[in-house]
Amino acid sequence: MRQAEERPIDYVKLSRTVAHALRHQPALYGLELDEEGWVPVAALLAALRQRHPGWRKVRQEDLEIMMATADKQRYELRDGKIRALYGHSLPRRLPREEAIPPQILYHGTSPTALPAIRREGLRPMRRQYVHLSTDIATARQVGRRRTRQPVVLEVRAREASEHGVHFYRGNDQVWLADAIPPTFLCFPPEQTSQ
Ligand code: HQG
Repeated sequence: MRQAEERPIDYVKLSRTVAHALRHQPALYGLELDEEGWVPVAALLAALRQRHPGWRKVRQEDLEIMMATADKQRYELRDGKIRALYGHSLPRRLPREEAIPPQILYHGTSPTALPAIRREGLRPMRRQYVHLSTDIATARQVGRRRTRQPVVLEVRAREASEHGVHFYRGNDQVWLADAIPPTFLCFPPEQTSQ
């Protein structure tokens, strides 16, 4: 036990748990998100301290290090509260301000999802929104979570927004959107040629 306490905190693991709490299952951690998705940092820390022997002394500073050293900007910390910027699967949507997206955004996915995406377009599936990336490299990285050979779709985001699809900002690299019909998607050539 002592050893576990002395071990440095694994910030990636910590972030995964924080994401689970703030995006998906707050009740499991005794937390309740407010209308805008925030929880008091103190409440989150109390839940984390009980969760893992290595986190018994976890402090706000650790959350700050977790955020500063992460590969992505996943959380926002302000006035003693913290929330996830995107990724939520909770049934109640957080209020977000609509925004005009760039001309093109990207979506990285697995080849096995392509037939369905061709038919139905991009759907939020288990999350509140479809998640899109501002650049190809980020989209590829998103797709690589599911497959070694991800497919990156080009999304004509501005055009979709002009046709009534709602877009919202997640962070600097991530945009959120409602379902996107296939007509606004550009599939890679090898997938579209006969
Ligand atoms: C696919 C991570 C069948 C979609 C990432 C994706 C992201 C369809 C999967 C964020 C479909 C949903 C979200 C359709 C979409 N038929 N499959 N009609 N429409 N799909 O995890 O975008 O690291 O919910 O292509 O980096 O992969 O956790 O969404 O493969 O930003 O911070 O259904 O989560 O961020 O999967 O990832 P997900 P996502 P973090």
